[in-house]
Amino acid sequence: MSETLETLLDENRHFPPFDAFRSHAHLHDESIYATAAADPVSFWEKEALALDWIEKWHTGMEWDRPFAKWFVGGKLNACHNCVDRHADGPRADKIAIVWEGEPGEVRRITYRDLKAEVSKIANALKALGVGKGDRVSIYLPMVPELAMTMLACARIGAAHSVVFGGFSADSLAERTNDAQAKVIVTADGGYRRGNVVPLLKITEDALAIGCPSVDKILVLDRIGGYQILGHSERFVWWNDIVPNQSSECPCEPMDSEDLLYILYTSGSTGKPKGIVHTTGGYMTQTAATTKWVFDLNEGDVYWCTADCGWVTGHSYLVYGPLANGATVVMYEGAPDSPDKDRFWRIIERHRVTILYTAPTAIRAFMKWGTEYPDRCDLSSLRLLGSVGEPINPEAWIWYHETIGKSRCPIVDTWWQTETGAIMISPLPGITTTKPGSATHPLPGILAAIMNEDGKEVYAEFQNPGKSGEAPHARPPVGGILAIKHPWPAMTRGIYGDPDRYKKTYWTRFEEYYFPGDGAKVDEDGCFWLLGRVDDIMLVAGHNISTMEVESALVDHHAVAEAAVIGKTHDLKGQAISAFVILKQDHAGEDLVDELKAHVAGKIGALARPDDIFLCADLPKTRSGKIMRRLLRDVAEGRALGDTTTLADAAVVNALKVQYEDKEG
Ligand code: 6R9
Repeated sequence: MSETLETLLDENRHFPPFDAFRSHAHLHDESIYATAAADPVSFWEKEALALDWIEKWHTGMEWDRPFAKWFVGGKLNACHNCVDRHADGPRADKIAIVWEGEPGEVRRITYRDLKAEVSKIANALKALGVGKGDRVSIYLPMVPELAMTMLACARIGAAHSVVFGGFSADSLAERTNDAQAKVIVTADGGYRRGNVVPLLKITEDALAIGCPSVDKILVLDRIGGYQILGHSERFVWWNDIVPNQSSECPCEPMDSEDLLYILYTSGSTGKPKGIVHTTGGYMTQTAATTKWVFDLNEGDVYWCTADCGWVTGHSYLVYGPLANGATVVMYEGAPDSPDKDRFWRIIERHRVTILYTAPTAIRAFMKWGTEYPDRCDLSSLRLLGSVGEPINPEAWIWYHETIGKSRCPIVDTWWQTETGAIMISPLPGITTTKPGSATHPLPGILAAIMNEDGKEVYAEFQNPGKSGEAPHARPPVGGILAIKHPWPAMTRGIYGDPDRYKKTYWTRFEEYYFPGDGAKVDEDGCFWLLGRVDDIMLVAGHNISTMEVESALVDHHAVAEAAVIGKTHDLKGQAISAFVILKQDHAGEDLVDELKAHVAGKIGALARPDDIFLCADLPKTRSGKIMRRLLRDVAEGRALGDTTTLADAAVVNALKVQYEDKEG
């Protein structure tokens, strides 16, 4: 077995920072990287001063591997930092949230109104028996009340656990029970692609499965379902309790290490992990990175398209931008409702300046064609972001040219639910970007590439003060990504399961955090994220990343999207098998041989797929990540593994039938 990951695909295009950013960006001096690396704790302590603290911390960081504490002894409140300090200051009349419902309504909420609304919800939660240290499950559509309820929990010191509105009754019950939530906040329904998602009905099903910790269910009226239901006293209608509350509610002083929220993320097997985030470190890093990476300024209209059910919606729709006093756009529905231009209409209507979205969305837009963005005025945009998966170079270029009109920097941000905040990303005033590379660990983040024996083979900065280290390989090098130094927003563990936390993230390497992603570093020291290590293929003794073969396929003009897996093969160990979606105007064309040749031409004969299966859809998680594990099941004729995290289980079932038909 080869030691490190092959680095096959060469991408030589590069984009130096635009002058407008080089001179005006919050961060424009490269020396910040070295300063931060020399003393990461002091560096982050300075950043923490950007928040309002009730009491200052006495110790920057305590590290009892794998458990970190940041800003120890400090006291603050996350809601105060996101709401009150703006509402009670010069931003009182600034719009905090511009919201569009899928059916078309628009609401504009100022910081002053946000404070009043959040306080009322906080008082209502208190009236329902929620206090400091309790947990609340939030199962709401993407309406402003979702963000407000998160903030209301933070205000009174209760931890929220947001459950994505697309999850089933089983998932809601499992997460509610694991967190021992006292209250569930839900709605009668939510809109998605013109349909109603019956959230209340699903909540009732969850309760029927059994949620013994739940005392009350607070139900928001979103679809006018108020009258149809006669419920027991456990159910409290939003309109019966929230509007009558006082709009004054003090912010609870919280310890820096008090629980802010739990967010469940699916492991590849077994029950979901309740990722724990605490207050001081999380707020510091989300606030700082929002400002740096998106170069957020007072006049920006910032739109992160993620759902609050996903960590991106926590860190970069709610906590990070609101801590900075930003105007954020929030949208309830699907990107193709009522038409495939919905995103571009929203940008045009609200003069959005910063757009943060996911590669899966970008590839869907590419598939639909340029006519949709071309009909809208996108001239307000000044910066574009990407998160969730590696962005294929062709998708990057399309995003850059078609959406950014070649004048907006792209920040490809690598991070995880567990990291809490962005870890690897360009800085728009400093970094020369390359399509497909997340470029460099942010200041204060020390990342490394490890080989399969768990030895460090590359790091931008050597361990300060450690002598006798083996010299690093010269890039390009490939291997497994690791994080060397604790960072403020890192998870404090898996709720109720410290052993699983240690086992999952802290046993693969001796001293470093193991995120589970493959990565390579090129000659210029740029990091390329190559997908989950479980997805990496071993073909005739070569480690080949699925991402590189997928990018070579997407590079072909007819291909909209591709997913690549290693399929068990008698001789080679694994053979490359690709599932490909063609662009709309190429649907039905027989391009299999041409695509195989294209990959061989781009990467080398080594990476030529053995088979290519043309399909209409790919199995994805609810946050848009391709589930290659299920494609392996399909290709190898096995029963499908766990499908509960899929956005649409019908997709993979249909794929299995088609695949088996084709194979005979
Ligand atoms: C924020 C988020 C984390 C996993 C992560 C990696 C993949 C996210 C990426 C990326 C390449 C990027 N990932 N951003 N891979 N480039 N810019 O997505 O959190 O849902 O926990 O997923 O997503 O594989 O390990 P989460």
